[in-house]
Amino acid sequence: MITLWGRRNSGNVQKVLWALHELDLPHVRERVGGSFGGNHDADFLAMNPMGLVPVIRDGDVTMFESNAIVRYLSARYRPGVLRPEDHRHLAMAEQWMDWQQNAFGAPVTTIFLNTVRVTPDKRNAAAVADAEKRAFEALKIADEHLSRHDWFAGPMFSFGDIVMGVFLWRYLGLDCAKPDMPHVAEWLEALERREGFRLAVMDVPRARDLADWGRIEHEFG
Ligand SMILES: N[C@@H](CCC(=O)N[C@@H](CS)C(=O)NCC(=O)O)C(=O)O
Repeated sequence: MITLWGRRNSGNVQKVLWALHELDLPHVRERVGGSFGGNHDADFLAMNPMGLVPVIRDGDVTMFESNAIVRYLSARYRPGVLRPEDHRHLAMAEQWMDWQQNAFGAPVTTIFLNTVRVTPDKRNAAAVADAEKRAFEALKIADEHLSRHDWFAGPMFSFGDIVMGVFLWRYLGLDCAKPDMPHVAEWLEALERREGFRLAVMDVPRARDLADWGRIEHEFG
């Protein structure tokens, strides 16, 4: 049985929960991180010296880094379901997977941490303005790709859609200017038809401020 350490309102944990659902993998989850704490205990740090969630244990494998976890699960279980078997589609899925972390996830996290996770007096306005610009430009690139393809890997749903879907959902809940992105919107409608997306992502409300975030964490754990 796979064990996942993390809290449900973490986007990076949501990626793993969604992948586990798509791969139909039974698992148990330990609530760790945020107000649940535990992520700086010695036994947790032995699994992830960064003190961050998610972490998984699958038999003799213990690992951290959400995108790597999703890749690992997709390669080990039901290959072809989330990890394309055609090399061209695999290449696209892998490319957008890394792009999610760097080009899109990073600015979304900066906006989120500065606007939702701190009180207004602690916000770094310059960092937020820069991140808003970067996220805006990144989504124009994603929209262009999705104008030519149904999914990030091309013709099939893949792990690339999971990691992008989680962060797009988070971005949509943030109060900032967003580009016109009709193809991203169409792709999101397709995601919304997937049970894994609804259970792992949509069912956990998006926090708009610090008080909201704490409440959601406690209600949805
Ligand atoms: N690059 C890492 C980032 C992990 C990360 O930043 N996790 C956050 C939650 S999204 C965390 O553990 N924050 C501390 C906490 O929850 O206490 C990944 O993708 O897994």
